[in-house]
Amino acid sequence: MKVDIDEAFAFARKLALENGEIVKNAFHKPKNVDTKSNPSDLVTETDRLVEKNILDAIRAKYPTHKLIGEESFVGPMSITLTDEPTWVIDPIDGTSNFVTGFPYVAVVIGLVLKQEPVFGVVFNPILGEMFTGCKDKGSFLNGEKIAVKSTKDINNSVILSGFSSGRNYEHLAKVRNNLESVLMNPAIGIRMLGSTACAMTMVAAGRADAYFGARFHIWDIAAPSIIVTEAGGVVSNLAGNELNLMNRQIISACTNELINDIARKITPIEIPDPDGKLE
Ligand code: 2AM
Ligand code: CA
Ligand code: CA
Ligand code: CA
Repeated sequence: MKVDIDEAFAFARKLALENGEIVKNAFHKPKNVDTKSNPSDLVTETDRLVEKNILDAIRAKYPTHKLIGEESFVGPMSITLTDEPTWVIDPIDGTSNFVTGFPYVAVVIGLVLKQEPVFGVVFNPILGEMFTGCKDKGSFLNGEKIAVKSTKDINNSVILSGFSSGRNYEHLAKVRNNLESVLMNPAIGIRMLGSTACAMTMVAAGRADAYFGARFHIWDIAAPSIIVTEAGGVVSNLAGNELNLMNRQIISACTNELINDIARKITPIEIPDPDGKLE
């Protein structure tokens, strides 16, 4: 199936801008908050509205394409990624930020072809920052080209991390151990923004050196990973090997050396059911 990438990319940017406006308007108002898998796994009417808007628009324009959106998956539903053109959407990445008013939230739209992201759009409407990246065409912030830093070792780095809201204590113990082994290095800054997509775009734009974490889903990492790689950065799994979008884990960094340095210090987190149970 042939896809006009430039046209689809422009369409994605338009959808992100329009729906970012909805997120921005709602950000400053009282919210209707529901919980999903656990008390800190939040969803609002804005998450649902924005996802519906975006999926409806894509369905109308590209009726044969596959769609994967966070809020369309509830309970123990499997997520399947095929080789078909697949749009991967997170209507609000950083829902807990959205609810509390911390300004790191993003509308995230990516297109995946043959299991590889071809473009990604991450729009933070609160900060007015639109990050975009398209295969072989570079990455941009509000239309200006961006590039990663050249940091090679952890000791000169600002590292971002994050973890899902799932209260799985076995998982959290591993997260703690990994954070500890990164923290044990001098001259390091660690930050957690509460949005995987926002954090990865910080690496793409040269504002931070690396991001790592586990238990995410394809909608958290597909679009941001092409923005990082097109800005000259690298993405991998937690072992420092090739990223699989379905494996729920990522390191993204400005250089290969830094990926390897981080991978050496942390222990990969096995996720027993990578695409099945949503927790
Ligand atoms: P969300 O805001 O779209 O849910 C926080 O470190 C990051 O983890 C965010 O990108 C957040 O995405 C994601 N996240 C939060 N809760 C999650 C959960 N239960 N499962 C997977 N990812 C989650
Ligand atoms: Ca969520
Ligand atoms: Ca998300
Ligand atoms: Ca979300």
